[in-house]
Amino acid sequence: MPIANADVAAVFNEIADLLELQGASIFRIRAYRNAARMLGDLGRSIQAMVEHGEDLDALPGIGADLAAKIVGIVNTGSCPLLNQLRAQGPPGVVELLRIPGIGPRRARTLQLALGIRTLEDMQRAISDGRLGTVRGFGPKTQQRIRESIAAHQQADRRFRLPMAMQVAEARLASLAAEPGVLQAQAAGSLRRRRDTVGDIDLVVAAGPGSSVTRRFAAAADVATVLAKGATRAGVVLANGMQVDLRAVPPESFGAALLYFTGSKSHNIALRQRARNAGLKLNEYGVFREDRRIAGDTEASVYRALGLPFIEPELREDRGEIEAALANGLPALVTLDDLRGDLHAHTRDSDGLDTLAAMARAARARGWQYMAVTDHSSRLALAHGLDAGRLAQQIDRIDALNARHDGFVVLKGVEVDILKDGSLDLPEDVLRRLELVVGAVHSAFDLPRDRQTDRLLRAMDHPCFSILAHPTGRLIGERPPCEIDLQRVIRKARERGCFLELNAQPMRLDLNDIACRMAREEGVRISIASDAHSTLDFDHLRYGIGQARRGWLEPGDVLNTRSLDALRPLLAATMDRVSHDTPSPAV
Ligand code: DGT
Ligand code: CA
Ligand code: CA
Repeated sequence: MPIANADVAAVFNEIADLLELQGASIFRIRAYRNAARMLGDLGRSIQAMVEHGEDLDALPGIGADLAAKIVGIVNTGSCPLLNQLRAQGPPGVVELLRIPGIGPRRARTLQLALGIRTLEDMQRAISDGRLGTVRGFGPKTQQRIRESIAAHQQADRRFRLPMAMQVAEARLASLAAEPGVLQAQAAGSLRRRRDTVGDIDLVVAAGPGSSVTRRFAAAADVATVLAKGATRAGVVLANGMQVDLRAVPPESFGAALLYFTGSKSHNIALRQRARNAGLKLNEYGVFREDRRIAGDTEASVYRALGLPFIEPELREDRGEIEAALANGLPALVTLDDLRGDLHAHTRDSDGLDTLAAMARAARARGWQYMAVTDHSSRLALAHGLDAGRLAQQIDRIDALNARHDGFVVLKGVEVDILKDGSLDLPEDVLRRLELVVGAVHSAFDLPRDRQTDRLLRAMDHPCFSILAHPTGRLIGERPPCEIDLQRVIRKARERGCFLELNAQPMRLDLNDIACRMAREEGVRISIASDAHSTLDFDHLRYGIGQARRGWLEPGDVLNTRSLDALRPLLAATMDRVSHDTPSPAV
């Protein structure tokens, strides 16, 4: 039985939920949640690691106990601790905890007051008005709950990028090893790097008589075969993902890859352009009369239509064809353009690795710098830093920087933006830092005006550098906050501060469209890993995908700057006259 990383992560998350309901220690709860998050984002198959007898203790946050549990889950498909907790716990209530704003105490209240145990119970209680009779569940909260239940149901049908990429890469490796297969590539929304993927589309170039599609449909972990023929197969895997495969002759590979990469609206625009030129475009090539004039590569197809190659991330019919014709396509940012990372956590708050280990891993990526931005004390669950612990961390960073040369740890913090827009640390403390990353971690459901004003006020703080994960969305779990993004972007421009594209695959916040708005206003974006372990720097590839979808070029990105170019930009954000002191007369 194949066990995906997500399956093991789901077990750990449920254990954490049940422990939380029982009021267990937050350290124990956190250990399971951190392990689940690490597994969800791990770029390798945990099952393969177990099967090869690899040392799981080496993974961040995994000690002997969790390692043994992972081995057990992979080998038996179940976990005794989970079964035990399920037997002890109130059935069903765990589902309710997935709704933002519903913690164990409120879940218990709802169960006692209204007998609500499942999301369906909750939906019913909202629609027949019973939920409104419980204190603390006013119309706005109810609306919020309705939306997040809808987001959950949506999430069941779409997958986040790490899982989709892992499945696609495994499939492509085995397809490439099939006899007769000359090329194999992922297409669809995955190749366009959309933030979620409905199904995986794969395209192969195969010689005549190849049985690649039939063999693909017969693989061991296929749960359901939806379609099977000589040129195509569609399957649902045991892990719930649908994968479509098309096989075409090599002379059509580029045309098929282009067609199945989409998007549909990009394809339609291309076909229209072909027709206007008296040509025909389909998944087998570009044809004049019945003669094929292009199709073996994507570039040949674009060339036949009088266009330069258009990067997959741009193919959304959002002006890319017009830009291509005007010779105005952006030269998109790549992972290699990054010179450092401006948002990372250590063990001092809720990270899993030490400051030294994080710095070593960042340096090993060839970067010049990494900012340490642990949480401020408001975030108690994350063991946030107060002024005293922050001062100690600053001393340790100074000591570390005195040892290394060629790599610099920048002193920062991820400070909570409180409900009224003030920051969770005093100004004199923030002034000791090189950058202040501000973030919302509470009161996500303020009305649009108040939420926007909250952010604008925070950005007006004289020490504000970067607004982290500006909308607060968690893909499939929490919708974005209601904010006027245009006003936030304009404020950033006016104040000379920056916005973040948080690269955690469950966040990808700012998203593509917002990045493009920021670019158009000339506001620079920090593409940030928000790493909670050394492995999390890998998140950046998802962030880069989203940035490219947002048309960002290296110059639009803050952390493509060399340290020498970056420092004055950050210093300028920290160098403002405080509102608390009167401005000097001019
Ligand atoms: P997804 O799977 O919902 O995340 O999104 P896609 O873009 O991967 O969509 P999918 O899997 O339905 O189809 C893959 C590509 O195939 C799509 O991006 C464009 C192409 N395609 C599918 N159906 C049509 C169609 O009816 N017309 C055209 N022109 N292209 C299509
Ligand atoms: Ca697809
Ligand atoms: Ca598909």
